[in-house]
Amino acid sequence: MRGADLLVKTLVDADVTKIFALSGNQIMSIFDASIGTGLELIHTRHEAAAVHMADAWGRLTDRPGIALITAGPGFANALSALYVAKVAESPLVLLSGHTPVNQLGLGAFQEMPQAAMAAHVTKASWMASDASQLGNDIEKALLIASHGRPGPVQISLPADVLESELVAVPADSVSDALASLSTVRLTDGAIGQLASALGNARRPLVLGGPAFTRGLPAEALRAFSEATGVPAIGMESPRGVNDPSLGAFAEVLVQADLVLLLGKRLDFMVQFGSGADINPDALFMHVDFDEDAIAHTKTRLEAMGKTSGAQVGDPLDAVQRLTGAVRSASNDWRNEVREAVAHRPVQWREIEHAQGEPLHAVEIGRAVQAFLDGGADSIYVSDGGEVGQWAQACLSTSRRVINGPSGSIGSSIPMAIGARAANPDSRIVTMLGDGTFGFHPAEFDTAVRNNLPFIAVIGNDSAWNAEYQIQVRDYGEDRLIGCELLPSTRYDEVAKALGGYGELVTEASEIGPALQRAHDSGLPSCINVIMARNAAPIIRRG
Ligand SMILES: Cc1ncc(C[n+]2csc(CCOP(=O)(O)OP(=O)(O)O)c2C)c(N)n1
Repeated sequence: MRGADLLVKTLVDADVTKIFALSGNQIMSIFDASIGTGLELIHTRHEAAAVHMADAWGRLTDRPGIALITAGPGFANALSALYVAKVAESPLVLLSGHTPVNQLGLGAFQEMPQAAMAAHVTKASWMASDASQLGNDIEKALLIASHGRPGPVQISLPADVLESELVAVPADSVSDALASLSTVRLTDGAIGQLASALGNARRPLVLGGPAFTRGLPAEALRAFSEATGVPAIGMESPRGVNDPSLGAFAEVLVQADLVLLLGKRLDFMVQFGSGADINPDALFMHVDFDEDAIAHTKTRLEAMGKTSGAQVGDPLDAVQRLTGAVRSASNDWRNEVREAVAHRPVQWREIEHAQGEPLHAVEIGRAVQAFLDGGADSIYVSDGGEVGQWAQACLSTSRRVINGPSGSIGSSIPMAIGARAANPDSRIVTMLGDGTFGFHPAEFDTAVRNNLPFIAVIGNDSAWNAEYQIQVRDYGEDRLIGCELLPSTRYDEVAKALGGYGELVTEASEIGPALQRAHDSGLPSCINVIMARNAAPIIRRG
């Protein structure tokens, strides 16, 4: 048995069924070892795409997605996608090939200090150095990725370690990793203090970090709010308090007199605790997994001359215990917050483009929502850019995947494929801009080869519109540069050429039927919708 065989066996024993991969010299032993094991290799066209797929898998299943890529340049291609996953708190394990140990430091082919490079964009990263420990390496990585604050873990796998024959397979032992992962539970006294602070506040608000927007943590936040009457929101948008899926949330945030952050850093998403949408007298409390996040909050609050209620502790455990411990006097405040979050301008219902003009984003959203509503457990995947913001304002499903706090564009096509791999029966629609389509169009080929259909709806405004809007706003209409794209590019034909289905749409009434035909085709599809350059929405009730 080779190191590579032990690695694959460990993955299979851990119920891993699919790996998102791209081949390369240093990892071919793992490809070889996977034959006949039932482990499916979904091989992609770009390393970042493989990581985005594993990211979507992780966010939708709460079990780490696995990506496997080659050393050096292949590994470096994945760094940006790791950053997306890290700040979205998504559990995944990236396995990358590496220079053989016996060539380290000799100027070997594709040698890079991979673990050090990945350290900035992962929860943990290391180089495996002993074939007989590869099983432990994998088990440790799976644990770290999903324990506490979820996140990506990277292991560099030297080719000679993978290829060496094992002398004896050691008994599994991950106890060291388990010990280092134990999370601190708040004391009963600390829970009591939080409960009384929440109970005494007139307008308390609980804000959860990205991991609290999905799965068990999201459920716990909902249950807490239901039981206590205290509003609780999970945050994951790069637009922070102006998250378009949170409607007019900024209008209620500014009224909050106590903000309890649960696994949510006091960062740009909450205006560092002192922006235009924060009540200057608001008290901040913070429970988080790691000392780093808490130390940052303490320093920040001190600089603002505020007392800090920040402490290390498991925020999920905290919200579960607070659920039975707090009771607010009335549900009025929570209902007001819910109403603000659900708010969308009534005028949006009436929006229709004028004859001869391109469609408005809201018209696309309306048709896509109707299509999503036609399936059970539909999932939408949103990219960034202006069209992504409109998608997030207009669409609602019980589960979604967005680019997240990174604000990175380009992930949505691979994420839709990862979502499909994890959810064979759901309708999966992604919305993205025409600029962003250019990042990973070749993944249509991956989706066709692996029979992983999804529908990409392009809001085609022939521009990098988000940046075009910045130019219009900050520099003036007479100083536009570098943001135009060709209006005639047939992205739908690109999808067709890669074996998928495609349609060009210019009328609102055509979107629904086009979505249905795309769905019926059973193929990865691209609906290329010509639309206006709508600036992203900022939703207010007034
Ligand atoms: C990886 C990455 N590159 C560049 C940007 C900057 N950026 C943000 S939105 C955007 C424009 C997106 O254009 P498009 O996909 O056409 O969507 P639109 O804004 O036109 O709706 C750009 C270039 C980014 N956020 N991430």
